[in-house]
Amino acid sequence: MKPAQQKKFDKKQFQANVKKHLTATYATTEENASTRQWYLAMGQALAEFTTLDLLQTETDKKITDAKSVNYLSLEFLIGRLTGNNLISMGLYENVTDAMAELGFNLTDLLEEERDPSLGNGGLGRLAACFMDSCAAQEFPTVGYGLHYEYGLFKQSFKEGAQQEAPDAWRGIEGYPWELVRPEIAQEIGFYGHVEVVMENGEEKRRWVPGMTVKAMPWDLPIVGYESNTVYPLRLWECQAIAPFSLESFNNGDYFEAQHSLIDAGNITKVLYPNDNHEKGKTLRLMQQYFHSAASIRDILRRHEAAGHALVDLPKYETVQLNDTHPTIAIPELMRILVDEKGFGWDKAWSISTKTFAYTNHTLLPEALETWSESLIQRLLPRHMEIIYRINHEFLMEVRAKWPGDVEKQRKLSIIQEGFHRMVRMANLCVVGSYAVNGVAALHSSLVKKDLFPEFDELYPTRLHNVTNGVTPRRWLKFCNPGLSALITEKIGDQWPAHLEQLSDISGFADDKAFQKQYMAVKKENKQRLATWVKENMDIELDTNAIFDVQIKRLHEYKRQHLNMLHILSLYHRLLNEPDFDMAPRVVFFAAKAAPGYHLAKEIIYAINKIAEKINNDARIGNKLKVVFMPDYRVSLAEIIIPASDVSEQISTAGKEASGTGNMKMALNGALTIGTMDGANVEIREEVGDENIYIFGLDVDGVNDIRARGYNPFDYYNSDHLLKASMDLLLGEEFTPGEPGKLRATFDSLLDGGDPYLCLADFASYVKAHEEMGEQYKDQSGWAKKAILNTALVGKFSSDRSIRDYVNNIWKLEPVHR
Ligand code: 26W
Repeated sequence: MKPAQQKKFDKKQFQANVKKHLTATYATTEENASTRQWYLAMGQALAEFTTLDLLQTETDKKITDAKSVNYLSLEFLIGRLTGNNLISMGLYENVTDAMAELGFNLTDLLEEERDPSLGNGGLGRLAACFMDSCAAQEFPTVGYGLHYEYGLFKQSFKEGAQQEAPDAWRGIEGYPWELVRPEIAQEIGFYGHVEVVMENGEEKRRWVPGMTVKAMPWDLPIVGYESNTVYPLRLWECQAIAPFSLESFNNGDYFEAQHSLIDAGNITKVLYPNDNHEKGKTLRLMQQYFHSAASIRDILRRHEAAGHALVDLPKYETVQLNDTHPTIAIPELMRILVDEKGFGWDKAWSISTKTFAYTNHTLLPEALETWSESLIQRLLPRHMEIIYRINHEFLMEVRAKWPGDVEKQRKLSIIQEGFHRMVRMANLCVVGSYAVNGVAALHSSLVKKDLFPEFDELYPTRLHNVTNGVTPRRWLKFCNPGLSALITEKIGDQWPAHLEQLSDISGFADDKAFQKQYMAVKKENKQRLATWVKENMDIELDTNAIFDVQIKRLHEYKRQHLNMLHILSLYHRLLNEPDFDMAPRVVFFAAKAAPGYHLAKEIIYAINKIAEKINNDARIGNKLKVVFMPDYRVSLAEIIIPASDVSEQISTAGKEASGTGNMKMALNGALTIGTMDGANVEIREEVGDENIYIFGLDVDGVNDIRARGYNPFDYYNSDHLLKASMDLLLGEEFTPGEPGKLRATFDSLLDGGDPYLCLADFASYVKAHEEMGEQYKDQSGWAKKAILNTALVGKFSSDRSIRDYVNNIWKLEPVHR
């Protein structure tokens, strides 16, 4: 076990440094500086520690001579860095003390940091947890992403409806943790044409771009927990080089040249806010290529600077593709190897396919990326040729395996035939990678069985499972200091780096004194959340009530509207069943809807309207409250998760690849109400059936019911409680004077066919809630279950996920500094 390391910390010098930045960097004085300026100056003073470690790690021969993983992702939802970095550096207490002497409460200062929301949801947050775990375990890593000027939109509600505003996360002063690295900027081309040149009697193809932009890297330090290791998260910003390409202008390619004027500055302006829904926009493909090309070039630059030969690329570098968003990196590497570095096709292909690995995060058909052949042809003409060649060679393999089977060729082809020919990015990834993985056991089995069965036959060792995980540093130690202290008191302080040690806590699950302490911490966390809600939303909450939480992107498949139906059923019963006895509840939601996802926005509106009425209805006393917290983001999750009693994980079976919020809440002692979907299946395996509430159809049940012909009206007409609950949406109960305003959800559930089977699962969901509610009345029994959840989910540390990648896919060694 490595010794706990701590930075050398000279308090006086640190305080002087903070003051120096106040004047030298932020042009203010101690007397005039705002709290925000103090936070910024403190951030700068802290970043000085990590910058040095970052630069030293980068040039450390032990690292450049070892194999590294390059994590390519269009999204990194890192959340605030200051608090977390302080924990990793082991300086939290020192800095608390140093800032207190200057007259500041550290917690208040940390609140001044805006979240860098450079991701949409699960996939982006996973990338951030993975960076943390790679650094903590010292597996050489570079994260590659985009430096969006605007992150995910800020959400507010206007009379219940979602409003979006731009998120200028860096503020006017810039972000104290980022470091611009102009010396390693890259140039990236677009458009143009392919030329044929003769070289040593051989025909060579060369891409001549019609427009070129600059990729400027910004590094964020990823600080290894209690180590001196700091890896870069390198985010590329697009800058225009010239207003347009002189070459294409002089060639008379006037319109091509104009593209640059419109697009160059725009490429990294804003994160696309779609989650699990692909729209095929040109600018999005430009982002993807810009990201892939800059990252691949930087990887090759590092590889060559270390003195390694290109043929040895797979020995020193592996490239993990976070979903298909960076797929274009595959033809880009091939283009460089073949066109620029002079490799023959076969050799280049052998290098490339030993370098790339691909993670699939979703099975939803509308989220599987396809790009129009004509768009790629126009934007990246040489890459389209390379894709044809890859497909040609691949289809020969298919024909060899299944001679005469034209249907197989059609199904597996990288090019989808039809009026508009499309490039299937997932197929390109599977063909071009040495490993493909799903993100939870169930999901990976569906990837094998339903998504890529033929690929599994063709390449029987290629498909893997790596179950997701979350970093215990941010999601327990940092966000839940009360519980962390309690755990440390019982089992020592090594658990944040060895989460499996939490199982030792199960020995205390029956210990009445420990149960009391554990529940007291939960109560404090609930009070902290209740205070936030009072201050920001002016809703009064009872911390004795069950805090029932659903926090995630708004999507039909995640079924926030099933939760809403349950709320309506409780409201109906409170009003109509005189002796309906339920444990008081507060149902929390937090979720952003993609701005163009109409029904998702209707669901938010409906929940807000229902909340307004219920929260002010004196007839039900304080038995039920509904709180939709605006602007869900990492820093809000850090307040909600430690306060959760119940974790809602209620997706239609087979639709949620894994989920990671489910892991965070279980770790913080919430009991899951969930379907047999994603990682819920494995959470149940770990915590045991008696410590989780599983309901609803499983994957087989879903398939059966669809095969039989699902009709939501059958349920609506036969279940009185369901009908009464749904009918509340029809009149003006929640929208006085405006009847029918909540019809959209009602209609989608009946005339719309209820595509995600809410009605089929309703009765079983209600029953699970009743059981859970009964259990809550027995506080000691509840405490035992909550403690066992914390104790038994050590498997879901992202440290374990990363070790799985390292051992089964990447094959790297840690490098200790
Ligand atoms: C192109 C549009 C688009 C954008 C984002 C398509 C797909 C995505 C992501 C893959 C969606 C996503 O975040 N998926 C989530 O990934 C998490 C991490 O593996 C899983 O825990 C979630 O179950 C999965 O929904």
